[in-house]
Amino acid sequence: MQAIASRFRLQGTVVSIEPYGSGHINLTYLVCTDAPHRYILQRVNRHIFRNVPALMENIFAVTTHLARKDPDPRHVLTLVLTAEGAPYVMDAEGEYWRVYEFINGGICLNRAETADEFYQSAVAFGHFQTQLADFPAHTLHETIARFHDTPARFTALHAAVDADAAGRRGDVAAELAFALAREAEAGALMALLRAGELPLRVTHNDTKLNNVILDENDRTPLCVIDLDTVMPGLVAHDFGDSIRFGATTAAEDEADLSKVHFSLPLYQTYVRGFLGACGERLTPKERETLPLGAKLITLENGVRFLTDYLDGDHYYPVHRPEHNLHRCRTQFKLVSDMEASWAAMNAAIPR
Ligand code: ADP
Ligand code: GN1
Ligand code: MG
Repeated sequence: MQAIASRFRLQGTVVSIEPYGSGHINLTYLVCTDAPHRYILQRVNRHIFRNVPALMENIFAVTTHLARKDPDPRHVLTLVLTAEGAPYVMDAEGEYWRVYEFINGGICLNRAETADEFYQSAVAFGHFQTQLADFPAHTLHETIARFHDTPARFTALHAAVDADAAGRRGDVAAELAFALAREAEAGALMALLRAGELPLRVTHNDTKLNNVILDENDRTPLCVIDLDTVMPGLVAHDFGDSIRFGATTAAEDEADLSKVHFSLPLYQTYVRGFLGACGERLTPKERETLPLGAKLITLENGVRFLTDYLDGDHYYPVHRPEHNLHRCRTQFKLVSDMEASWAAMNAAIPR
């Protein structure tokens, strides 16, 4: 790994490379040099992102655009180039590596400790949406096809049930029944998109709380990170993914469902922060469908975790045999809580 790191234009000599962060997809390392200077080194998951050069082109273009809007180096990811001027290297095994400047004085949270932290993450993602409003969307590559096409995620679930590759179908009758009872409504946002009632915008598509860096002192937003899935998409999905991960009383993989509750106050807090930062750009239909985005993206994530459980845990890393099933259950619990809070979720969106 030292050899990989040294192919990038780093300040100083590498003194340590340690695993870092808690993302599910890429392998992330913190690199320290004697300059002293810190970097993030990542091996991009090429099994999930099938065209890494195209993905890196997206990130290069998006970060360049963002840096033009706000040149503060702590407010945008900065790619470090190789000696030859490339934004990534490919190693002998065909793995792709990239390096970012480390954002100093920041913190990435897996859970908001205070409502204000969640509010600040909403401001960050809303502001991100605004900053990319004039980015030429047609120049972006689709890094994962049909990423938030919820009906397509159900199709994959059906295939996983039929194949039953890990012999786990018998364990998931209740979860499967829960998902299938909602399959008919799962396509509602995609139908509005097809009908021209919702616009495609440049969206982040993975707006978890731990994909934003807050200032470690005052917890104001520094930088939106994890740009691998920046693609044309629906604002409702960006809003919704933040809600499913953050407007809850428990972690995504909490095994004890009695601890998992949708938090209406945190939802209302996020609405304020997000709409305050990008609300005036949204169409009435976009605003109206934000609650649906929250419910459907939560359902979609539950379906994805269930599919991976049935497949034998090939997509998400697991630390226990039922890890993906536990994740699926938290998502479905949140979906039922949202259904119970449906009127209040809608009432919280200003018209
Ligand atoms: P994944 O796709 O696996 O989630 P991320 O790009 O989100 O990968 O990175 C994983 C973690 O690494 C983040 O949650 C964050 O803690 C940390 N991280 C990533 N980039 C930076 C950066 N430029 N500066 C500081 N920390 C970073
Ligand atoms: C993955 O990369 P990370 O950990 O931020 C996944 C998201 C899921 C999320 C669930 C490319 O996000 O779609 O919602 O896990 N990213 C990809 O925690 O599949
Ligand atoms: Mg991440």
